[in-house]
Amino acid sequence: QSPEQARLAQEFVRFAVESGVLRFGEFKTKAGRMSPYFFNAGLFDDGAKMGRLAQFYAQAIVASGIEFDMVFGPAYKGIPLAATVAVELARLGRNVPFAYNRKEAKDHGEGGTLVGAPLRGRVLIVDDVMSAGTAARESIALIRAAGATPHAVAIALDREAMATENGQDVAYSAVQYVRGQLGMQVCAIAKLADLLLYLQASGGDAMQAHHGRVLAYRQRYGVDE
Ligand code: OMP
Repeated sequence: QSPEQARLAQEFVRFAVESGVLRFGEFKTKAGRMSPYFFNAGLFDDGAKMGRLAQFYAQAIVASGIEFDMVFGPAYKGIPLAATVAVELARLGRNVPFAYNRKEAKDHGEGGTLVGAPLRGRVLIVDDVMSAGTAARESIALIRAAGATPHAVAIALDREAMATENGQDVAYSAVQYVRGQLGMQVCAIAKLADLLLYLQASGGDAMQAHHGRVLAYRQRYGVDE
């Protein structure tokens, strides 16, 4: 992580906490675990927040040095992400095509399940959180079927937690699987480690209590970087 990436990550965590997108409490994850924090990207729900979110993605993508030819946003949450991140990338001098999918094929009009630019070249998937990697796997299959290359994934938060297989915890995270087994590059605006740093640096008893609980969660479900 470069100093620029570390700074972006801290700013992003602050933004997510202040926007109420990153919350503390008791939450059940998709894998059925109880988590002391939850990141709900659907709560970036006004123009200003969405704009800032897209800026964070675009800056993190550029800072990662990942090369790509186009952006793909998986339905549903990836759709506004792909559109707004493409706008911000263009502002940073990287104008690339973007596309997204429908969950149900349309049998009239333009037809098909893909909307936007044709899938071609090295595709960067933009998604919110990768937990078990189910959504990523679906996008990868779709991109391959269209004859393009699933090249990289950009997410907002890497929870750095063990993935599950048939309900069992495994020693690696979905992000590590996508990197190691699928050979794709992954860029996250922030990771669990950045959240822990943020909580540690924030004064106040509440933040320290959150820090303790998130740390305990990492000890139970976390993976080594
Ligand atoms: P996968 O598609 O299995 O990788 O899981 C992604 C999903 O994790 C998201 O679509 C959410 O339903 C969920 N999720 C979050 O969005 N934020 C979190 O902090 C934790 C989860 C989760 O359930 O693990």
